[in-house]
Amino acid sequence: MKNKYLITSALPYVNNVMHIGHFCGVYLPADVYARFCRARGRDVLFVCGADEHGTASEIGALKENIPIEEYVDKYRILQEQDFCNFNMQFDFYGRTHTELHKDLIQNLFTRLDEQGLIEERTTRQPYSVDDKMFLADRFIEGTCPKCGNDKARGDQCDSGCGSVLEPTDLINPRSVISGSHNIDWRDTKHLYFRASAMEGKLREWIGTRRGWPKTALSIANKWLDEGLRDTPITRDLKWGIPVNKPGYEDKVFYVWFDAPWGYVSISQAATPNWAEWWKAGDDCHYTQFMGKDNVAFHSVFFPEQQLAMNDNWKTVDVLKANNFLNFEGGKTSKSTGHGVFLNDAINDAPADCWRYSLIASTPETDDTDFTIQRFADIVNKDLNGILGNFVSRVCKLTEKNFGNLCPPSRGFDVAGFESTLNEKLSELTGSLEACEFRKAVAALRELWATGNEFMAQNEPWTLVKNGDMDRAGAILNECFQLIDFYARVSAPFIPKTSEKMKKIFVGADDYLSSNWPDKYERRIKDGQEFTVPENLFDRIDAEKIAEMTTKYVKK
Ligand code: B3M
Ligand code: ZN
Repeated sequence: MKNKYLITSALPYVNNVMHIGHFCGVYLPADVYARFCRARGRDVLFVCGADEHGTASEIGALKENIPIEEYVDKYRILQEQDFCNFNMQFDFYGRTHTELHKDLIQNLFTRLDEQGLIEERTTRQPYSVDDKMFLADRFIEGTCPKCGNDKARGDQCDSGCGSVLEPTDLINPRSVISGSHNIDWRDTKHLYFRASAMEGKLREWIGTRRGWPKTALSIANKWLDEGLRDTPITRDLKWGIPVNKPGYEDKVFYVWFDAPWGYVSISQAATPNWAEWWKAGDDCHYTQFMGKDNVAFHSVFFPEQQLAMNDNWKTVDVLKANNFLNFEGGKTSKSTGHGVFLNDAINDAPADCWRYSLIASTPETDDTDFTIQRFADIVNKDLNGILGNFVSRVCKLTEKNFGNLCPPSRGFDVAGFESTLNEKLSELTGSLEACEFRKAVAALRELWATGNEFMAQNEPWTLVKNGDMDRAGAILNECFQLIDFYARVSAPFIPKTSEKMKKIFVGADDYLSSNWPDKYERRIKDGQEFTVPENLFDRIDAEKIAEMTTKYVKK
């Protein structure tokens, strides 16, 4: 059984605060999975960090008219703060504008070059006469030749069909800085990675991958079917990693050449033992989380380089790609203000309400529409109505009739209920192992619902009224066992609430470990002291829904 688990989420560009769609598809599922793996006793390295290079941040800095270094610092810190507010438990959150990263990339380049996999080519690149500069990547936009999207960028049609492009592919291109169509095509030298030489190895490698979602596999295969194109890895830009080759002093590496290696350099910054994950071969299991627009780079471009290095680099085992989470029938847009950004969301509801309602909406098979009404329904029904209500009724009823000590169980027979719990638990565990988050949430919800059904069937309040205190106490004892069980299995999804549930049992930390259960266990001792917690979740009422709708829906 493997014990090393490497988990990464795509490194976000630092050109914006994050919205719930991006969070839901790429970061939150990775955190749920990492927490689950740790609870199973695995040695997890979960890293992420800012993707600071590239034209996304350069254009942002130009728009805000501040130096690029200041700009990337600003957004990196804002994003980190958001992640912290949403209780993301990275082992390390790093960045790509570091010496360590630069050394890694320059060495990578040297090694590829030594193996004859780098080729110099003179290509025609768009030069904006009005802006007096070459227009690399996001500096140029035009119509995608494949799908007709008129916002395709110089390197990818990421808001359309996802195709990877070169600027020469764009129809009717324009400069993003000035909007000018006055584009001169000028010769410039660039270095190409000879991806075509890696085709055989890559095919073989993809053939051995298991457990990838359809979204990821179909994109990877489409790429392979089209044949691997040699890719330019340098740019006529100043912001980025300098190219360590004579004659290239005024160029930098393409952001997608350096960014995926950020997973490695960030791991190196995280721990001196980074090689225990990155060089461990089959002893380590590696899962990557990303949106579908990043699949081509992670299923083809990055592994090609890793394989080409011939240096035993750990390649991805499971590439978990999600579709997009839209909002109220449209795409989130910073410019119109349509959509929910994390820094605002946290003021409307606690992180756990967002975490749970978003993971329950993970766009695993298709793009999914998230709405304020959906958010409220999930919080009100599942969190407040099922889990919160159960915990509150059990604690209050017991306190009122038995004081603050868990009543004894007296050998009460609950066999039927136990096998149901174990069945649902194995569904939950299996779904989390497979990174199928919607199924996992469905199983978790059913586990919670078992508690309410148990209460409804046994009516401990009626038993109390009829003076059958022993039986009432035994039922409530079982309910406390469930609260402890729920705290354990809910922790990856709603970590703060799980902590609150755990704290119900006063001074019980020494015997209530948080590890992931293999089966339902009764761990709460007779006479265990407990406290009645504040309501775990508040309802989202109609007034709040209206307020949030006004604030976030800007179509
Ligand atoms: N920065 C794209 C994005 O933020 C890109 C991912 C890099 S992963 C190595 O969605
Ligand atoms: Zn397209």
